[in-house]
Amino acid sequence: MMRALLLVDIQNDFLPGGALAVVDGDAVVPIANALMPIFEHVVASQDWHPADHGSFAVQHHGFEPFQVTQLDGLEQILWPVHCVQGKSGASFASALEVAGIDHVVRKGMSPLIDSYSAFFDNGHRQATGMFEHLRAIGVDDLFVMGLAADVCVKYTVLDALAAGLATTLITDGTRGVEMHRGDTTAAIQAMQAAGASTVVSESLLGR
Ligand code: VGL
Ligand code: ZN
Repeated sequence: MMRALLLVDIQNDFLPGGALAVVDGDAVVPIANALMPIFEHVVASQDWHPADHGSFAVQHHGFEPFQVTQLDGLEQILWPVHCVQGKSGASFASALEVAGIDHVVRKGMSPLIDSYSAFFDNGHRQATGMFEHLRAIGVDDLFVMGLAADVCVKYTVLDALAAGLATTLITDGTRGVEMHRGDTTAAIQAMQAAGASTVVSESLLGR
């Protein structure tokens, strides 16, 4: 089988101090750096919103971050402004060894729809090109890690499984937003129930 490592949204705004900080989110960076050299292929996604993206609470009069509304017919959690195209919050974590990444897809560019998965927007209306890339390089065995476990990592893993890829979540390589306590555990259970395997990075590194 041909393996690839997929790094989901390891960006400044999801690290401690960022606009949509994930507790302990920076802990995934050294794990990504250690794993990259042992994979044949390393790909990454980057949340990449226009400044007026419809997932931002400030775009909705009377709403606060983490409230829920509708966006173009889909239920939408409203977020703080984050990962704005070209801003430092949207950059990959500064400690991430980006030279090890072979291919990046950006997502969340259309103002009227959010895109949690690295493969499709939330309505499965448009693909990001990541499947086409993985198919072109012959990947059938995908290892996923990054941020956030209960949002973008979860939907990335579910889409990969639905497309027939053998998919493994690297459990110590992810952390959750935890809007509600237990969201991360529930997300990992949902990924496993859909067919995901789980592994800890140490076992991949042979330690
Ligand atoms: C993400 C919320 C909004 C993520 C992206 O990368 O998990 N979460 N946009
Ligand atoms: Zn986003």
